[in-house]
Amino acid sequence: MSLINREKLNQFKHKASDMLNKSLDQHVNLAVTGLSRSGKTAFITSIVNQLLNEGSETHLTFFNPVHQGRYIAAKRVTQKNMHVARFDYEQSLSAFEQNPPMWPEPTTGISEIRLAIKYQPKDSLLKYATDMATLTLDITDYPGEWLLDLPMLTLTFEEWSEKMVALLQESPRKEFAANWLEKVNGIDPFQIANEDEIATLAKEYTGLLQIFRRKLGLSVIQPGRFILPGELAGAPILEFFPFVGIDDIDGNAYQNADDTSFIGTLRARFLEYRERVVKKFYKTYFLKYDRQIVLADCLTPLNNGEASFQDLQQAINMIMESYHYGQSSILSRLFSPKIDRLLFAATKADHITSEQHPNLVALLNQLIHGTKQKLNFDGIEMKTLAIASVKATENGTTEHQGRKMPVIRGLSLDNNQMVTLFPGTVPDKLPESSFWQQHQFNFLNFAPNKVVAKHQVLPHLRLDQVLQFLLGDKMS
Ligand SMILES: Nc1nc2c(ncn2[C@@H]2O[C@H](COP(=O)(O)OP(=O)(O)OP(=O)(O)O)[C@@H](O)[C@H]2O)c(=O)[nH]1
Ligand SMILES: [Mg+2]
Repeated sequence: MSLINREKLNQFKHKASDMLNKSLDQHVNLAVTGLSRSGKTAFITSIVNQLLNEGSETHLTFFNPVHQGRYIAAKRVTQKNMHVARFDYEQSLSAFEQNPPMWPEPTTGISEIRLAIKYQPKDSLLKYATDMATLTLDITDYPGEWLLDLPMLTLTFEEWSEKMVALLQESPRKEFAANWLEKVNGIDPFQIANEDEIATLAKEYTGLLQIFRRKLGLSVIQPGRFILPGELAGAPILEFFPFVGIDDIDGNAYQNADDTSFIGTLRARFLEYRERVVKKFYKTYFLKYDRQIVLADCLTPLNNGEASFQDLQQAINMIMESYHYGQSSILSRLFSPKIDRLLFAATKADHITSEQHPNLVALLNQLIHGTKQKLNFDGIEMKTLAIASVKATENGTTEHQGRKMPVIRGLSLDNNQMVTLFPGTVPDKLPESSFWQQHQFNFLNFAPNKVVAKHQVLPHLRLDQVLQFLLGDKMS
């Protein structure tokens, strides 16, 4: 080919590539969620770390663009939504560089990070026009607790109060809630509302929710925003609570109670919360997501026991509602979300020996199976995986009574000693009550490995499969 022709062809390729880049879908909004401590920050830090440093010993064998040698490079670019906090990648990564290395700090609200990923297209139309395409990836981290509020949209204040009070009256919540329940029960619903009294009772209710989450390891927290208020911390819209004994109130008097009465104030704030907080989150953020990964720490609730595990199951059911787009769903009646791929990942799989991983996936499948059958997930492709975003243990075997036993080995966060242990068997289906009497789990907290070199990648389990499911088709 003559020089001139070659130049012309290159110019044509450039132009065509520009046009195609504009017309083809080269942008993915990936949302990462999960209840507090489920591993969101560690996950995003590791994914970004793998994508930025691909080539320096990342293990991304199952991610096709890498496996097929078409992955070129990724870099961070300025995010588009200036009003959303930046996901602080450098700070999270620097935790692993400390001496001794640490886990990143807990986070509270929503944050974002944007990457531009360059790759060579293989199958898509793009390959005829360009040798190199760019996928813009926005990753958003938001608390799973915010999804727990979705069911509130279909409930009246009376219905919500009844549900929440019933929950507070059951063990293990009731041991902590008894005093509060008694206090609210003694209030005349039609007395003139006292702002300070309402603020104090709301604070105490929030305190109970914190205890349920942090001390009892429970997952059903409503309103979820109360424990992770983000920018709403201290705002009066978060000052309400379920009213005790609402079914004993005269229906007419309740309907006629105005906003100056105690019950009227609670009801008005509940309605305002539904509109301005719950609906607003779905409209402002949720509708924009294309792909979603929900992280679930199933191991800590297994470790905590039956009540904690059952609560996780109920919370997963509540979270699943957000992806149920059938005609009768709350979401499709209100908005039209567009998520087309949903990945459920059981995190911290490095806490168990590798032959237990299939059980962990089976258990997670069972946890979401019930809802999957009841609800309609038309148009959403789903997958479940057991992952470790930042692998902190090694696998090995040991001799026990003449038999080989699988073990894990890592540095315990509790006493800073190297430990070798078999943490226990993970049930492959939802455990029956009798199971809890016989089984003991021993899931310790492990310290992460130290990152020493600048481009050192974080060790992980199956993040390549995560990337393939969430991005593979967009980079074909
Ligand atoms: N061994 C191991 N531990 C992990 C892993 N990912 C997270 N953890 C542990 O789980 C804790 C919580 O992880 P984060 O990534 O901070 O979880 P989060 O969902 O962002 O938590 P919040 O910001 O509080 O909502 C960490 O401090 C670690 O102790 C993992 O891949 N392996
Ligand atoms: Mg976090």
